[in-house]
Amino acid sequence: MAKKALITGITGQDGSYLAEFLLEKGYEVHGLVRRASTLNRARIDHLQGFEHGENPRLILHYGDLADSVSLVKLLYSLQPDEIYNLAAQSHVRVSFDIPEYTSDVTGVGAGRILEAIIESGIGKKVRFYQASSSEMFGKVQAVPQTETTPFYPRSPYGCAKVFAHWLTVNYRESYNLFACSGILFNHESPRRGESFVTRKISIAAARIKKGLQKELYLGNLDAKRDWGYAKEYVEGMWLMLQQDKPDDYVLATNETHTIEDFLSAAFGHLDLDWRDYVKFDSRYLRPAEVDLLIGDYSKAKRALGWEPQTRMHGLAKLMVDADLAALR
Ligand code: NAP
Ligand code: F7E
Repeated sequence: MAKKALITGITGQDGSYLAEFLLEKGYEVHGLVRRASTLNRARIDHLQGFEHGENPRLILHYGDLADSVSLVKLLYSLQPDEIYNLAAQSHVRVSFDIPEYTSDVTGVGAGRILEAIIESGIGKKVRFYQASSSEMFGKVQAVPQTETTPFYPRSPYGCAKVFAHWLTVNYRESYNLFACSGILFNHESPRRGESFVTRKISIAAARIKKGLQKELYLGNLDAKRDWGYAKEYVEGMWLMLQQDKPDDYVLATNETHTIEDFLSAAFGHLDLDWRDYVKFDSRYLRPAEVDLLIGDYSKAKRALGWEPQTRMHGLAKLMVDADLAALR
């Protein structure tokens, strides 16, 4: 019988790649989706779930990480083999505007699923993945960052992820759950949300090349990030749940680049000089910034055989090419 996976956050960037990956592996994929006034399924439309009635192996369920009873009922009726908790209010800047909501969904939401696992009685068989983040390292205490680097979050989002991370460890130790945290560094793609900096840049570069936009307003260009390709990172999530024992792993590229470097790569790919178009807007600054992230993925390489293939320059090119193609 096909394995059953439940993905929270299936309509997001990672959820859509993971759903694709698991369907290709023969899984029956269930996704938790929020009700919205307009359908919000652009990233998974091509997989044709129940709205189209064409893919019986992709089934969507209305729910919300803020609603615990519905989570217990869903887990009890589904009895999934694997749960990937990818749902979150995932924007760091926005988490300063809505800290309570971010704490509730991104932090306590993970606890609601963990508790639903226990309450629904599926704790002995299910394998659980928590989407932890390099934002937990924040004001970094070591370079590069590994699974044992102490956390020092710099935003309500980072704090909420630390809470969810430690709850995952705690439920593993308290209830013997097969629960893993993937500490993932920034990963991007043509499906990245349009308000994250890489996608904002790739869309702007394509539109400027086509004469559809004249300027691009950004905040801090000096921050350094370790950027990988989302499509490759979802395989790492799956590999974590296929091991004999649950554990936590960093997924990263072990390279770091500034926002300026990404601008050069994206605009340079179209023979444009970003300095001619980029303007500063203080609204994009954050009350506290994460200045430098660079991840050491050697544990994932050793234990999972996972390694990133795409680095920053290749990523910038593939994102710009996709945004250019979408304009044609
Ligand atoms: P994303 O594109 O922002 O997707 C977030 C998903 O969560 C969406 O499907 C969203 O649904 C859903 N969601 C938000 N609030 C919810 C709620 N209250 N109940 C149920 N679903 C809710 O994020 P992503 O980039 O794919 O990232 C996936 C996960 O990895 C997130 O937890 C993120 O924090 C974490 N992470 C991301 C990165 C990265 O670089 N991308 C790095 C480390 C960790 P709607 O479509 O309805 O909004
Ligand atoms: O910002 C700077 C900004 O919003 C990157 C999330 O997926 O990765 C993501 O969080 C950097 C920051 O991603 C703009 O100040 C400059 O230094 O693309 P971002 P993030 O904050 O690193 C982590 C790993 C996650 O877990 C999160 O969920 O770029 N920056 N100007 C800007 N950022 C944005 N968004 N917009 C600007 O105009």
